[in-house]
Amino acid sequence: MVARLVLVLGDQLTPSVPALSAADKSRDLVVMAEVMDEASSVSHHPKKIALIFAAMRKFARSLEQDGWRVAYTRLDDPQNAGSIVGELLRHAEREGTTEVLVTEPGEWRLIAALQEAPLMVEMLEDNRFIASHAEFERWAEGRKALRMEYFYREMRRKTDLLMDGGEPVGGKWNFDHDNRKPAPDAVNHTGPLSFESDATVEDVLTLVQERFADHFGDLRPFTLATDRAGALRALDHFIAHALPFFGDYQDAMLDGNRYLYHAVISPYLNIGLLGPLEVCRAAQAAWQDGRAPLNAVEGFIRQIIGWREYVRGIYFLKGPDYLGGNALGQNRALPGFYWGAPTRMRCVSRAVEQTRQDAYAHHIQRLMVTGNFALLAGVDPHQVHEWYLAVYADAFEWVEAPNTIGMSQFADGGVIASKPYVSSGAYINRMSDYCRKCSYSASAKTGDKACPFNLLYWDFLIRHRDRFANNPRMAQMYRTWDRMDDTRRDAVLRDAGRFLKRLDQGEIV
Ligand code: FAD
Ligand code: DLZ
Ligand code: SF4
Repeated sequence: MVARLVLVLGDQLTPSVPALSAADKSRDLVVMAEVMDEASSVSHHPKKIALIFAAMRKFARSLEQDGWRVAYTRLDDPQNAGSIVGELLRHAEREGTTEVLVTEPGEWRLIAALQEAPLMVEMLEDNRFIASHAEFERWAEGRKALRMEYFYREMRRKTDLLMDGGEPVGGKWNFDHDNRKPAPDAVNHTGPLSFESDATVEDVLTLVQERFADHFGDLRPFTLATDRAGALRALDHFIAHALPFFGDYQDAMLDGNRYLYHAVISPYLNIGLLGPLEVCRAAQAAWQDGRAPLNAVEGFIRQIIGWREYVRGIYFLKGPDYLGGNALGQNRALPGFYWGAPTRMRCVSRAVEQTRQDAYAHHIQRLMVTGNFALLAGVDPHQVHEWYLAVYADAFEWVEAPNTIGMSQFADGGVIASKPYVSSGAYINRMSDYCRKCSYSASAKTGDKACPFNLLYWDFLIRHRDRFANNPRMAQMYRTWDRMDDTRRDAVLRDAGRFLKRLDQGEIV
């Protein structure tokens, strides 16, 4: 019987992925390829490319050891066709076959490319998630609002995580009331586990350094895990040392501590080295054994079986047009400081610097610092989306786009968020210690020292008053504005306008 090709992409590094499960080890050929089209579809962070290539090489080797025939193409192979479809066509000709088994990619661009390829592609739904497409569609059908909280409860029931019969343990679905404390004075956790590089990683680092030196981001030091054993150790380390405090300080930010009690496991989850259920079960076991409190464990599990599954559901439910959403008609160019140009805003410069170094920033930095600024300043959401897709090691479109276009930029018109995630400097000041080191003042509302978030917050609300004035969750903000005296209101809008003009002129702001 003629062989089929079995495509395994760089974020499908799970032995039980559907294309492999459906294949026949004795005749089929696994195709894996490092290709320029993927590595430069946006200018991915060098650390992200290195993580994916190193993990792909190790995964390919483990498949071979397991008896698979694997055709692995390195980026610098002279035969490299440069794209996933090109590689499939090349191997199809060699093997004399046109049949290809594929696990559905997490990006519409690649799904379309495979569907349009002159090959017989059988695309199987990715089963490494808790909710299937059909389940999410059923949940969404007929609902006026697709709120994560209700979907999350379904996932709790389905997985039986933190359940006591049909009821949530502790009598509540959500313990956020106990969470979200401001930044602590000291953090007794040293951050994620670091991994020494081996020969495979070093080879990849040399290649990435040569080929992607012009991409934003530091390649070294490279300390990520690149195989399942390492990812499992990283998970254990988080559960033992950080999970107990995860809930308390989930929203806090510290100038001198970039990870606080976050897990830093999203790259491993998203490329398939860890599975969502095993991660949640490990957290649940920590609670059952008294190693972590319920507020922390529930908060953590909610991020994974709630938010992660929900944003994936939205991505596939809404289709490729979701990517072009710009409900607020924002069109400013993404400022140069997102790519490392200087800025006087301490919170932004720290978030971007950390992103450059680590290809990581935690959720509140993404949402309430870089995302918040872009939204307030009226930046084109598509440019914001491409930035997030490029700079984070965990960024794959199915998870990045709903978070950016929907949750962070409100460009989907409110599918994900019931109101825009905007805040003035007061929020950042309360949740972090950035403002103490900033050349702006979080308490100054107008004038040269005024925190730009303070100015732009009002400017944003007034610019979009027609849309948001009737939103009950925003009424209080508009009442506060209406109570301000005219002189103050004029000064705020004037100073915001000046700030935006200086931003557009490329001045250091
Ligand atoms: P923790 O805070 O420790 O949370 C644990 C896990 O929960 C994460 O590893 C992740 O798998 C999951 N999780 C938490 N929040 C979310 C969320 N909102 N959506 C999906 N999963 C979540 N996450 C990505 O995995 N890839 C992205 O490309 C991505 N882009 C984002 C863009 C923006 C604008 C925003 C606001 C958020 C984005 N997120 C993204 C969500 C979140 O910021 C990251 O999942 C998280 O910071 C990863 O770090 P961690 O592992 O330390 O997470
Ligand atoms: C992100 C990425 C990069 C940088 N490089 C590759 C690659 O060379 N080969 C590959 O198979 N996959 C890569 N990926 C991951 C894909 O872009 C990813 O599978 C799609 O975006 C769908 O999520
Ligand atoms: Fe950021 Fe404003 Fe605080 Fe400066 S004062 S760190 S710009 S919130």
